Order: sequence, then C-alpha cells, then structure tokens
Amino acid sequence: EKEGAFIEWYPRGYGVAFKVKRRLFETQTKYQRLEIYETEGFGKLLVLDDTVQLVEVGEESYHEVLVHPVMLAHPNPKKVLVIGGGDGGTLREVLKHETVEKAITVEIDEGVVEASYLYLDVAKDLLERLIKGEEERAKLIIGDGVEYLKNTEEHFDVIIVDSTDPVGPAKLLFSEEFYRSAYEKLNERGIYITQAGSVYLFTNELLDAHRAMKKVFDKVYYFSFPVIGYASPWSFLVGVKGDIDFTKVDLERSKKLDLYYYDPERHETLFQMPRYVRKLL
Ligand code: AG3
Repeated sequence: EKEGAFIEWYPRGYGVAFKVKRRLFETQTKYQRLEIYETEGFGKLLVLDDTVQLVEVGEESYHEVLVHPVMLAHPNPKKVLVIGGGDGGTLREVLKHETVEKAITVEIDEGVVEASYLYLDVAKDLLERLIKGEEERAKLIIGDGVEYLKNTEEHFDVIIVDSTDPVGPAKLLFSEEFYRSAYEKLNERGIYITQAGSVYLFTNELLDAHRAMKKVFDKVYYFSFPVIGYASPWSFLVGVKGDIDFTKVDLERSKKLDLYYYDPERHETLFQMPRYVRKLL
C-alpha cells in the first residue's frame, strides 16, 4: 500500500483511498484480518481482509439506509434479526424504533465486536451493554448466521444482513438456500434486506443475488445509495413475505428518527439504478 494511505482495491483496478495518520490496531481473528486506522478526515476506519467496513464520519450513510427503509415499510416491526454487523451500527439504528421489543444480532467473529468496542465510536455503549448482557431489548450471539437461521425456533418481522461482500466468506449469505431459511423464519408478514455490493463493480454478484431472491420471496426490490467509504453507488436487495409494499414508508413514525442521510420523504429516490443494470435485473 501507498505510504500514508489505505487503499481498497476493487476489481479492474478501481481504488477507494483514505489518507491515514497511523494504524491503531491490527490482528488476525479466527476468521479474518482486522485493522483499524486513524484517517485524516473521516475518523477511524475499520478494515476486514483489506476491505473497508466503515469510517466513523459517514457510517450513517450505510447504517441508516440499511435499517430505516425496511423498518418503516413494515407496519409494526417488533422482532428483528441482524446477521453480521458486529460493529453495532446496524443494531443502534434498529433500536431507535420504539416498536422493537427484541433484536438479536448474530455475528460470527467475536474479534470484530471486541475491536469495535475498544476502538470505534460507532456504538460503544451499546456494545458494552450487549457484551455484559445488559441491553434490555437486544441480545448478541457469537455464531454462524447460516446455522442460526436454519436451527432457530424464533420468527422475525425484519431480517437484516449486514455482511461483508457477496464474494469470499460471506458468499453463503447470498445463496438461494439461505434465502429459503430466511423466508421460513420471517413472520407471515416480514421483510428482509441485505447489502449487495457495488453497483458498478459487483454487478454480476448483484444480479445473481437478485435472481436467487426472486425464486424465494413474494416480492423483491432493489435500490442503491451513495455510501461514504465504499465504491458507490452501493446496492441493496429487499425481499418481502406477505403483504408489504416497500415503495411506501410510514412518515409519521419516521419523524421520531433523527436522520441525516436517508430521506423518508423522498423514499422513491432510493430506486434510482443505472439503466443498464435495471434492464438486467
Ligand atoms: N458491512 C460491509 C459492507 C461491505 C463493504 N464492502 C467493501 N468495502 N468492499 C459493513 C459493516 C458495517 N456495519
């Protein structure tokens, strides 16, 4: 890597770079190489296997968009499952909804939770309470999300997959088989969302995941959003079970959320997609 910079290389030599002051932490966890940098202008940077997971300044451009559109499209989300998301940002946004009675996070890598708790200002207090088992409405399980969903007796209103990319270790989370077990564990009316990679640089992975989801869910939606730190626009896929219209959100409930990036009053702008991608989807 270039001196004084962290660069994430995407396919075909497309790079996303941050100037960094220093590396604060580095470790090989049971599952991946984890690094934390102090950047010049975006706070701390969390990196897993050389890919940017978040920068503190701007992480909401991902977490708000992953969480609130589906939460506001569901009429009354009480039980929520988050797969991945060991940094706590997704769960933090989920718990902003007063309807939520129970939120479970299943993160495979304890190392991500620990490093996020120690080094990041993303969800420090929440992670501390989760680790101690003191968070009333939420629970952290260290385990494999695929196994968890297959075996759990629980059912959910909303399932959120906050994983690494549809290439590499998280690949299983983008398979038809996994979507089937998610569909089964949704309540009669339920909604599923996953991040689905860079629109331009992982187009094929996005198309594959979309195709597999269409075989399983009653309705499938796609959308994109510019995320700070990733090769944007970034794509998201939504699967619906039962009677939910993801093109509509509850604006009354949205007023209680203090949103910076996602604009519920302009929900329809999410569905922007480059023409060639829309034609392929
Ligand atoms: N989840 C990771 C999104 C994938 C980023 N991919 C990339 N940079 N190539 C985000 C973790 C934040 N909760």
